Amino acid sequence: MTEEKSEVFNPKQEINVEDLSPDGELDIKHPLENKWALWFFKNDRSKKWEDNLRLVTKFDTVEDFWAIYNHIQLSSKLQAGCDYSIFKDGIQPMWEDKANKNGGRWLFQLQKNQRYQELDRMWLETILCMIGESFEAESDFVNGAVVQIRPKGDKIAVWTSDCSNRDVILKIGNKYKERLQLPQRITLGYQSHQDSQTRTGSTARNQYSL
Ligand code: MGP
Repeated sequence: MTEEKSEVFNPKQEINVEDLSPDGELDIKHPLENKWALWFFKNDRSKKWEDNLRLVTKFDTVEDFWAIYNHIQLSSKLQAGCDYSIFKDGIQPMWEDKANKNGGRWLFQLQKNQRYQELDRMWLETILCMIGESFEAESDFVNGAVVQIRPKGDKIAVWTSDCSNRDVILKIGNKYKERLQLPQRITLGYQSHQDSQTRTGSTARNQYSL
């Protein structure tokens, strides 16, 4: 592998024609900095919350990510009560995981009528920020992200590992807000998972707001 190929690949970068074989297949796959797992949650109230969570697949190259992304339903097409989560391999998308236990999330909620205009773009941008390591030095504190389809307004959140590190949290939040191009009327709020567990999620206190 050349030095250039081992650099973190920008998933939006155009494909280099030199990487194509004569029949147009990509000869090499571009490695991501981390391996990621895609999870799916479907709300079945007769089961415990964690029993509704399913590991779908894992990926660690740009090409495998796009193959999966293009194969699965868009978030906007999922039923109410469903979630997609993408987390670093080895971290389960739940408060109880040791990597999440002391963490929190940058969360925003879309208005009901934004499902078809904004949700898919914002969820894709969220994924690309993570797998493209756009949070730079703070990327190590990013555990994963969740999109939640809800009748009261869909939600997207980036989960981070340490809710006490103000500097890191704010750097991640500011970068995230800039990349999303969030409309002014939508607040990006940071809540500790501890707080989300003790109050109902929607009323959890924002430790920081942007
Ligand atoms: P939710 O699915 O995150 O949000 O949490 P929803 O459905 O919009 O509801 P609201 O409370 O935010 O208005 C719903 C419920 O799912 C929580 O109250 C918990 O009972 C359960 N739940 C959610 N999460 C993320 C977890 C988790 O990580 N672990 C466990 N054990 N339960 C969870």
